[in-house]
Amino acid sequence: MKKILVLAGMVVAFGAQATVYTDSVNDVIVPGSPFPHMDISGMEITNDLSSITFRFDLAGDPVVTDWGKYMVIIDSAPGGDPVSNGWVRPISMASGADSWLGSWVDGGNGFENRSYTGGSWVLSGATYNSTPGMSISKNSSSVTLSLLLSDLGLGVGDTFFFDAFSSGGGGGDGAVDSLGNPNPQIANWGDHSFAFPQAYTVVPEPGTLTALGLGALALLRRRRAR
Ligand SMILES: [Ca+2]
Ligand SMILES: [Ca+2]
Repeated sequence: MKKILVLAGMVVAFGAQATVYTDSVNDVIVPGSPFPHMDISGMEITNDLSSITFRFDLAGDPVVTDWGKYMVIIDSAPGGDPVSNGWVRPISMASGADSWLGSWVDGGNGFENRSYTGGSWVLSGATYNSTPGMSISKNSSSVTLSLLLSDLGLGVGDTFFFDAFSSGGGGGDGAVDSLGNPNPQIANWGDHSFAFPQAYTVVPEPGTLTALGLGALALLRRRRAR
């Protein structure tokens, strides 16, 4: 019976399929701080077979205070941009950025997917262009971006590196907070900073793993019946 309970637990655990990353709070120190709506406390990433979702968890409320910008820099392939990003903010990913998700939560919310192709950044999709699979939502403590895996050149089993940032509305504003850096990322709004890369592996859809778990359970039951 104990073994069956363990297996049942594994089925439930596989069913969740969320990878959670945490960041410290109170690590935003740019002039005017505190800015809890820009203070990232963590990120949860989930995927199914066709799409991927990034949820920024925030210390403050991005509905009440809506001028923050929320961005993800992604290294998913060899090459890429080691010095800049899709919004030309003072942020670099030394290993080479291939994609840039840039979002805003005022003016009805929106986000862009920019890709580094042939030596320059191009707009690959945007919520304002109704790109299939792209959506953004927010609540009192989070901002959530979803898009198609194929729009990031990703498939099941692929591992990519990323960091998530918050920033202000000025075009020259840097990474006020970095998911991967538990310490203050920049001291002044326009300071340049580097990504602290985190890893995510695109998993098979939960249903597949649940089916595998149920198969193992059936096997165990058959063995015990002998
Ligand atoms: Ca933080
Ligand atoms: Ca941080």
